[in-house]
Amino acid sequence: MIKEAYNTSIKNMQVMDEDSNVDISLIPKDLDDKKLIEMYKFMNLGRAVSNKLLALQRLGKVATFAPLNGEEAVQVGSAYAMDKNDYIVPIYRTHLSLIVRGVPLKSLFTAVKGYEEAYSSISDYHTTPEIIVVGSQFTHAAGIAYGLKYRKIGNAVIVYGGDGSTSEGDFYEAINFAGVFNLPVIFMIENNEWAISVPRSRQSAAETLAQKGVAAGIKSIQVDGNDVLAVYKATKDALESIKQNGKPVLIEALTYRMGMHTTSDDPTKYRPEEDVDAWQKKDPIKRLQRYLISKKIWNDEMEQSMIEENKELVNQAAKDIESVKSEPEKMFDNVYSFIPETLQEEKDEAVKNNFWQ
Ligand SMILES: Cc1ncc(C[n+]2csc(CCOP(=O)(O)OP(=O)(O)O)c2C)c(N)n1
Ligand SMILES: [Mg+2]
Repeated sequence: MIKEAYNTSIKNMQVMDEDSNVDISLIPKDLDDKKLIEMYKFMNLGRAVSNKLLALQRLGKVATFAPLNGEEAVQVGSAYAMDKNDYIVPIYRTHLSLIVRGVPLKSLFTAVKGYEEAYSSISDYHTTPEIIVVGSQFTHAAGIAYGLKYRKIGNAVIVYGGDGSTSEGDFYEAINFAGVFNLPVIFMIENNEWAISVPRSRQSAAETLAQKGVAAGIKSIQVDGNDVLAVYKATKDALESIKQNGKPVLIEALTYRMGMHTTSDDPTKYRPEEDVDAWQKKDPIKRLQRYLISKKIWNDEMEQSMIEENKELVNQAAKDIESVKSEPEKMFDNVYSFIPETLQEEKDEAVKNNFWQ
């Protein structure tokens, strides 16, 4: 006898289509006009920050940097849906999730300048530093979620990772652990089609990345990642589901990396310009802008003053970091909540011998 052992399907959610038509039945009830405008402003600030840091890098004023252009909806929609006491575990590209959480632009810019001490107060914002070791963030997030559960703190964690990161062992270990121990964590997979020069098709032969969660017993969904309303709703739904049953959720957000992987990369060497042009038409910021205008809650005047405001903010952050001096000894201070004896010895020796000169 052969019978079905398991059967599932992955749903794909879109609330606002590419022409900004909205499925009213899916709009979260709490998303009022004020919140919609705030999300729109965050998305624009994120792009302004990304463009500014790219310009600063080209001037040699900051170090290598990963632009977020095109991925504003994933980062704003999800971070905006989280409670201030929930934890955000970012990667090197999710600058905007940190901005939404309130991390000062000066800290972010200092980090991109290459000074680790930028992150010394990051835990005040219930976030971790932007991690570069691909995949490691998932296990950190599962650990934080375990801690929250162990201490009976009713908050959740959201961790970001790209399509490429879902091929790492750490990813499978983290989703497995979170599934087995029913941990309050949202795995937000920012599928932007590329992992440096490796296309999504080379990461997995599976039709969706969301289905990887199913194998770990995790509720999984795919959303249009350029639709900020869909990302917001999926994240709110995930939080509600975690509140109900304490189990993790995986969200695969379909988006596109409009720029280079980092400032050290030249994507024209490996991807066709037509693809970029096609995604340009799905721009997440334009999509929300059209919707706000159609609702008559946004106009040219507001757009102009927002652009000016953002210009001032990013220029100020660029100015702020000019005087920031590196204090390398601080790298020892933020590894643990207190410095263990052996690390203190290493620090003393490094300071005494001026290792970084
Ligand atoms: C463990 C590890 N392996 C390789 C790298 C080099 N690396 C940095 S980013 C990256 C691609 C990651 O792609 P993806 O997860 O899709 O995220 P994206 O950069 O597209 O946001 C690689 C291979 C790294 N930082 N860490
Ligand atoms: Mg990617």
